[in-house]
Amino acid sequence: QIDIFPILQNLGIQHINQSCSTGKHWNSSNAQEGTVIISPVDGKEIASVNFANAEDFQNTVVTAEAAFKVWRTWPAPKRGDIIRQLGDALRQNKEDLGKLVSYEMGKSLQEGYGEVQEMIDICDFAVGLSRQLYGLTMHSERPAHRMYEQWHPMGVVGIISAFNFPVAVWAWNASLALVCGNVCIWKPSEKTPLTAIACQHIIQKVFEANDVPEGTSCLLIGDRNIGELMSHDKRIGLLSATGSTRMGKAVGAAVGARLGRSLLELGGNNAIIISKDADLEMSLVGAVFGAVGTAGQRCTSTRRLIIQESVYDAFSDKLVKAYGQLKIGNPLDENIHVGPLIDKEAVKSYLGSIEKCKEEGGNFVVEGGVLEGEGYESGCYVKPCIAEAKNDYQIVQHETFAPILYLMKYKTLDEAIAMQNDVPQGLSSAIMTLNLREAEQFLSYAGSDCGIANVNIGTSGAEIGGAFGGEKETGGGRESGSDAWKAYMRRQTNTINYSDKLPLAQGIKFDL
Ligand code: UN1
Repeated sequence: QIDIFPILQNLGIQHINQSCSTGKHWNSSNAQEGTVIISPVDGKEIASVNFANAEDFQNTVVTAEAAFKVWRTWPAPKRGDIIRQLGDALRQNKEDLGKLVSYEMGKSLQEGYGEVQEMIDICDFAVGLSRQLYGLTMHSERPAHRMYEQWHPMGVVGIISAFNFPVAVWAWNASLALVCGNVCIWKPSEKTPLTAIACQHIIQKVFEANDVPEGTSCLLIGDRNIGELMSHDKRIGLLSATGSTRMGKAVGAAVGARLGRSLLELGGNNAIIISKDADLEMSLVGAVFGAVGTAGQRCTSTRRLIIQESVYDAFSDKLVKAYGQLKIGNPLDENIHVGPLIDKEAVKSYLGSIEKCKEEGGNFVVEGGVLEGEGYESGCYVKPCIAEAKNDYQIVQHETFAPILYLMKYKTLDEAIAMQNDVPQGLSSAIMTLNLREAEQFLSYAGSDCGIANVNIGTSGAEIGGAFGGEKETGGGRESGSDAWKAYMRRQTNTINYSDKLPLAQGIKFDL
């Protein structure tokens, strides 16, 4: 059991009904609309929030634009120092914020802490980056000319995040966007606004202590109406959106229609190939954690296992046994493996997918179902299940955000790679093999078509140091590490002539 109220208080959440913030300033808007936040852990009401309206949105953008004019003049390493302080503040608040993530969203406490750790890690990364926003220099074809490129901030960056990583995805985007000199407007999922309000308080304290201009980090609590306003508004130069493919298509189309920039991080349909040369014990841990961790609600969750026929029976036996050991229950209890789904709507979609899979011929070797009785009062706890299925079933081609794992058999690696790639999504993928040839083929141009391809590691649990994202219906965006920062900046090519002549490029003659 958890007493959430002291935690909310520690995190500075006193004005829950307030729906938007430009920093110090909070506004509750006079909107009648709002929502009650119910914990999927115990079904109890935590709080209610209001939704920001169009006027709140307008005011927020105006304040953000004004902040940008100041924030962009701060040297990048100084901005980095502010993000260093944000990382420190997150370290101090890790326990409370991790617990609130776990209680509001339903992921295990370990994963709640892990999520806050990802935020801390990306802050550290962004601090280093603040001294490395490198551009290249080029040799000009003209005498006494110099060419180089530099990177400038975009302006106002919009961040739309999903319930499953309610705070880390904001941090991935905001920490990079801010060191790059942008200001941010964040619309968290309406299913998890409290953790977002907590983050806004944490960053605001740091900003206030450093006189960061009002409007540098803004928060709008709202539903898809706010998302639509953000998508259509040309003052939001970059819109980073994480969520369903359906949402991403709408955002991408609206932002594309105004030729704005979007960074899309959408659904996955991630598979692990289990080769006959796999270490089966290790594969088991990777597969089970990938499939049931976060109750199957990561975009990197393992949804399909493509198993070589000679180890198929042995491996599926192991899986069935392992599923028998899973402890499902209150995610705040550290002995629990699987917590609840986010809400009853998600439970419906889980049940619907199981039905569809059965209709298409799926054979369940571990049955699913909704748990009832003591400890399961919220109605959001479901049994992780496993079905033997075919890759071309409609339901297998579709991402269901729930712990449903599909098993399929293969003979040759070519066939396995073709199956792994034959889905609309392209986020994460993995092969379990001790065979170097297989591993390299999987990683080659003829291998996995995903943004993430792992060897002897499952599909989920990516580190922040790499660029995170995927291809096809996953949206093509890259966030987090490597050079993902470039998405948050505009590139400018500069040529400087320090001669006393004006030679033209390509040798063109133009004499007056
Ligand atoms: C997501 O599910 O939205 O790789 C992101 C992982 C995490 C991030 C997942 N680091 O599972």
